[in-house]
Amino acid sequence: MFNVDKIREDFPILKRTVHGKPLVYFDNAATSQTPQIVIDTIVDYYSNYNSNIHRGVHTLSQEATDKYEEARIKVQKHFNAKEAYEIILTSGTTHSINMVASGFASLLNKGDEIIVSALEHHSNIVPWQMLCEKTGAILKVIPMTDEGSLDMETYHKLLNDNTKLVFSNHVSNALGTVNPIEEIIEAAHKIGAAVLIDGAQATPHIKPDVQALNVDFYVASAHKLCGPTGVGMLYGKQEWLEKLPPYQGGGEMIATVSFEKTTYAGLPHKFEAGTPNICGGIAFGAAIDYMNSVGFDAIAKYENELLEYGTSELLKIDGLKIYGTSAEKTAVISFNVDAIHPYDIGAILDKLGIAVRTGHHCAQPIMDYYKIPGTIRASFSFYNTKEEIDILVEGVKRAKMMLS
Ligand code: C6P
Repeated sequence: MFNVDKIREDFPILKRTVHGKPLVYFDNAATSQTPQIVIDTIVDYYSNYNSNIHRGVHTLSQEATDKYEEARIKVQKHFNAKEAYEIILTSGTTHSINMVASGFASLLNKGDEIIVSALEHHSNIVPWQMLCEKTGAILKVIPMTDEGSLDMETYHKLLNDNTKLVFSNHVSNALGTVNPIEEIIEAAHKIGAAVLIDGAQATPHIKPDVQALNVDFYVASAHKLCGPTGVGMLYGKQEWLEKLPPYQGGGEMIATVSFEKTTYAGLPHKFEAGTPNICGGIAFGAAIDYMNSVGFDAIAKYENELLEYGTSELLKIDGLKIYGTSAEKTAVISFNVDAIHPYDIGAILDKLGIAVRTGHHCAQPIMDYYKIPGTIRASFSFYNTKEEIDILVEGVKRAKMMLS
């Protein structure tokens, strides 16, 4: 039995009020809330062993280094990477994607083709456009369908001998669609293209196995899975990480430096120039432990109940339209009511203590496809409840009445 009341006790923020009303936090796809155990890890770091890592002989530095490297191993085990040095700790998904895009600038030639999906977050569009400008490579797009899925027939037709890279998110942030990444990866590999999967929205709900997926790169942010902001990961197969040049130059990423020549450190340090987010990395490890203690099977089952309940209750509201109706979805409901601007509904919901995101969700091409300025996005987590969904439904009804 999934004990949501007990789980809610782990999250101090869920006890607060907003505008005098109990907080209903449905903006989990933007960032998740932080359990006490992760907060305690952060406090412990700054209270007891705050220090720079990989540098000092002193005790604090060694303690911090050990904890940071333990966190890398937690990330490795969680994603089932073969080696800990295949995990690069970054500042988040955006940083990880830019690292790969920048590395490929030296590997691509004019006329090479890159494929992205139509369901991408801007983080997985703009770096590839910049890469195309630099190299003369051509960007191709897997189109989307009305229910917010990828048109896989067209994807297979887009693949050809010039295709060098394919990028897709695992789960769409704007619609919640779970993409068929196994099929995407297998088909790309058949023609020798590398694949990067953006797992920013999948990792709060699904435990990916990068070896079983046989994916070349997988990226995610800690703050979407109960960790802090400003830290994330890039998994890269060893062969690819060795092929790519370093992203930034600086301390930590070198083996030797002289004015004549610098040689680079081995993996993962080659990609980790400068002092990293040490506390964030350690807290990322604590967040992964926490999520696993709840259990991803239990999370998926419970969140799916919330999705089904939320979908059926919201659809009872006259004039409410849901965008993203694919059979495979995480607990994200993107919707509009009549022609009311999503921002206006979002502002009224806020007054009722309900946090949702409104707008294009950094996925403008999806909004262009539907010819809408944006949506209201309610994204659920395992610490939300059906009672909170009832409050949302009543709030939307009230907003509709006030704005019609
Ligand atoms: N999406 C949302 O509200 P960063 O900001 O680097 O941690 O993650 C960027 C990112 C990349 N890919 C996907 C699929 C994402 O959803 C996000 C972040 C948030 O949808 C904030 S814009």
